Amino acid sequence: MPRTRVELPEAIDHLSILNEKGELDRPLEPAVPDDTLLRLHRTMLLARRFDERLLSLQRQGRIGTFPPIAGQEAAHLGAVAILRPSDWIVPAFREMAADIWRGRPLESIIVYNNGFNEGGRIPADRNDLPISIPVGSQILHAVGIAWAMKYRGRDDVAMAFFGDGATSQGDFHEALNFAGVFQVPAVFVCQNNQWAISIPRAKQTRTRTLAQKALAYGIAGIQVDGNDLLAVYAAADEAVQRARSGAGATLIECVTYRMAVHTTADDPKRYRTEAEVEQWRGRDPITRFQKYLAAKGLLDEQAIAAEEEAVQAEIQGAVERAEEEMKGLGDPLLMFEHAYAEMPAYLKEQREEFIRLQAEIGGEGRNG
Ligand SMILES: Cc1ncc(C[n+]2csc(CCOP(=O)(O)OP(=O)(O)O)c2C)c(N)n1
Ligand SMILES: [Mg+2]
Repeated sequence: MPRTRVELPEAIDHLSILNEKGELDRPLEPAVPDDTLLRLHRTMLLARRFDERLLSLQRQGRIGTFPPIAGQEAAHLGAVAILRPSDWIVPAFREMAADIWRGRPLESIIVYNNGFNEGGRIPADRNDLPISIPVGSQILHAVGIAWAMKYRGRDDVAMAFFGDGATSQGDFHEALNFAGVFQVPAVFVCQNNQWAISIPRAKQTRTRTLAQKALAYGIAGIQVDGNDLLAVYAAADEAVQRARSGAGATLIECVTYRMAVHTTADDPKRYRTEAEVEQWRGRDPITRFQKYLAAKGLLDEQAIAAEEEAVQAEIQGAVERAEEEMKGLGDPLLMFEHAYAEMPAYLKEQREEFIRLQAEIGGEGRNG
């Protein structure tokens, strides 16, 4: 009865195809049609500029709190780009470029971030779940969907997104364990952006990678440079093929960085240095992808300038449409409804006070 070594499949790959200088590892380059490459570029640029505009709208009091995505465009867009419309995406709250790719109109994002349910409504023919604010809870939903796909004999997959912080939630572990045991067609995309509000990645887990958590659940795991769209795309392609073919789930850790605030209610200067942010600025996913497209002869400075102009026009149109739409939306009195079958006295009182206030300000402040 000696003590022997149990051999485990311990290795975790790290995948990088296009580095921060724009240099390409040609044998690893995924075959992506030129028009798809240009659409990916357009979506990243649109998402980046829209993110900036949303921040400015928030600072002007024209939308509520929102979580910027700057720096993480490739980490989620690269993964979602491999999906078919019939596949499911199950987002957290920092996947705006993926939402746009799947067809979400920009104005709905503005309407949502003003607190109107109408902005969160997903058309019945789109297999996308709404944004999930309770950290990690959506990973279980994705596993449930993936299990349903398998049960029904379909070859659609469910792709869940979450952050590094979510890997400390029980939901993450339950989800991965279920996925391993039942071999469901799920792809777990962790956007490891180094921070969970003010908690750094080093305090989230003692392990060297997040990807290796997959090994404990008997599923595949890979770590990729999350600012390299090609690496994310290639890893997602592999994972989706694995899921569709019945070979089970994959955890993809996309190593990236949250360049901006956690949400507009946060001040990162209180917990991280400017030098750290500066270091990541040089690894921007968009500029390196532009270098790649330029080297392929698909994009030059003039074309980039034209794209910049086109996305700004698209954003401006969306802001105008959203602000017009919101004039006709939302009776604020609805916030008092639907929490209780019978409204408690204190809520009735607040409702009355609100009505009095509304009368005083003559309807001003609505939607503002
Ligand atoms: C269950 C739960 N606990 C706490 C919060 C508050 N909260 C919102 S985001 C966040 C950090 C999430 O970090 P991470 O998973 O790394 O995602 P990121 O914000 O970096 O995209 C926390 C603690 C929450 N929304 N849900
Ligand atoms: Mg995080």
